[in-house]
Amino acid sequence: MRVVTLLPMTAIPRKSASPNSFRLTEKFVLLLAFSAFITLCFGAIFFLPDSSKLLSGVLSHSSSVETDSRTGTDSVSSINRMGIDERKLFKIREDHEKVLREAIDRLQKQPDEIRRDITSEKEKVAGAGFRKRGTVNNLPVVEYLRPPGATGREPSDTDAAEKRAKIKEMMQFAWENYKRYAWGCNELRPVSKQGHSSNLFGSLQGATIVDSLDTLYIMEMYEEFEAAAEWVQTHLDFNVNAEVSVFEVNIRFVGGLLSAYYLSGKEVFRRKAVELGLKLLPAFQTPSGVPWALLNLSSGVGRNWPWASGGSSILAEYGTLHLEFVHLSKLSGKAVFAQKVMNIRKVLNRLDKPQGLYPNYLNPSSAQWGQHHVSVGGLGDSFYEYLLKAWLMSDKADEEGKRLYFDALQAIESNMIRKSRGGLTYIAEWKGGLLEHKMGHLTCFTGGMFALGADGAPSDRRERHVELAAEIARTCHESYARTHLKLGPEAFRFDGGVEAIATRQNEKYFILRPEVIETYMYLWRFTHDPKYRQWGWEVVQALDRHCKVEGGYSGVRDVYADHPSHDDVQQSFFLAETLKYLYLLFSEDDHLPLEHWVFNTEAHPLPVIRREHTPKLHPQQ
Ligand code: DMJ
Repeated sequence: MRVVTLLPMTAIPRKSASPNSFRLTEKFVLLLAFSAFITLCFGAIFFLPDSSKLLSGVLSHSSSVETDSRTGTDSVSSINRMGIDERKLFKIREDHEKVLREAIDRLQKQPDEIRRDITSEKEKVAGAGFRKRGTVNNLPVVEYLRPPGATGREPSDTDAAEKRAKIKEMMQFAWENYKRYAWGCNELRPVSKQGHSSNLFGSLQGATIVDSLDTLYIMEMYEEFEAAAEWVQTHLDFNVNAEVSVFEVNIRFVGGLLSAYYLSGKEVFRRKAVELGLKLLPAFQTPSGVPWALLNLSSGVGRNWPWASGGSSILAEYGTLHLEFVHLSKLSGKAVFAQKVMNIRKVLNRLDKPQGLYPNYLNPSSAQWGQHHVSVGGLGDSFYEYLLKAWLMSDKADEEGKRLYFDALQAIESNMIRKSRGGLTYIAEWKGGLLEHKMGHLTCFTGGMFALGADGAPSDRRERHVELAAEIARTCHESYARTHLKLGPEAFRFDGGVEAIATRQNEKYFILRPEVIETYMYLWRFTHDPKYRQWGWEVVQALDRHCKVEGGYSGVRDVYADHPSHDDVQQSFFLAETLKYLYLLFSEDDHLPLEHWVFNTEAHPLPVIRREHTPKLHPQQ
């Protein structure tokens, strides 16, 4: 807080000039002292805690006596009994005090905070109107131009074409079963053939439909796409009393709707995406502006996961909003979305990073790190992915995103990347300076990320990033190859004499995750080394053999077991990501070409925003 210091009178330098000029100064000082005294006296009348009584005593003695002589007086009745003059004075005093209190509060805040308060007040007003209506009617007119490569063609290689057709059949099977047994629910239970809902979406419905829209379109399943679009139009409802994960709703619902819009040009998707984006804004009402993990869509009340260190928000959650929110600003004309995610960067920029690393936990109230745990897998992963993709999606204009990405990677390389005795490169978990030699399935997406970013790396590190991408792909492939079912465990270790193997029972499951295939897809695109298609095909076969059940595809509990035990969940990301990346692995490179599209972390393609098309948004919009 800034304090204004007043010079004491004695500090006024005395002039030892002529007696005349001395007298003049003296007169001036006396005048000043006198006026200060008068001001103080008056001020005291207005601001002393008991000033109402003092005032009434001075100005209307009789009424004061009357008031005091009654029993049980409260402030309302005493105001009612005041004369007109008193009431006016009372009102003036109240207003003064209010303004003074607000001014003091304001002075105690940083300029950034003041700005945030103003924006949040504006949003409350705008949001209240929106919450009443529940729909967005005033979207600006946007000319829809289909980005290049939205649709594909038959692969020229017949083997690839056949394999791709097989993957499309898998999608048809997964989709048909969802439609038959769980239409409108979030996910399908393929063994018990019924709907499934995790706590990520509360009572929000239709995760599989929204998550699958773009896969249906990409695979040219247009009838199914139309049915899904119809459901979105008539049933997708955000006016529900649901506590949801902001991150999951953003990557699956907002991301899914945005992609569906960019691929098809259907206005309903743009409108729904913006509606949902507005619903998510109250999550940012924290002292730092770093959003809560959980938000009640109806009340706008947010909170963090109860298990998170010291009430913290999670790096991979608040750090994985950027791509979608930038597109929301573009499509709605409202700067607020982009401002929210840019503010997260500002908060992070102000913080010291241990060894240059980003801890997984950040308290949104104090804007301080929680536990110093660092991971490029669960809790951290897509934060790094979004730094890189923010730069790529901005047509390489977002230099800050690029710098943050390569700086973060430098710290990860120095502190967390290791090579096993058997020559497998892995990324360990960092806990307060100590390494846990474990790599999660989630961490396997980094092969693709290293490959995607290599071209922009500082010239002396480019080769290393290309190498790291291939080495991580190999390690993750080993984690699959060393299991009985040829599917990868949730986490694998490099200690106690094992390499790329899960040693704990609770790390042996496979829930149809996409990260390893995602990495194969990127490496295929950049190298055309046939082993990546071959490795992808191994996964297709294992999925068909061990995960396919009568009512869809299911995860398995233990990839080392002789026979699969099914977990009875067909995750929505299986349709959104796993099958989409497999399909693209066997497609031509000009289908969703990487120079025109970036995939959000749920594999929803978003077009690069060309510099010349970057909207100039007014900060108050
Ligand atoms: C997906 O929802 C996203 O890829 C997310 O970033 C992490 N995990 C799942 C799939 O494994």
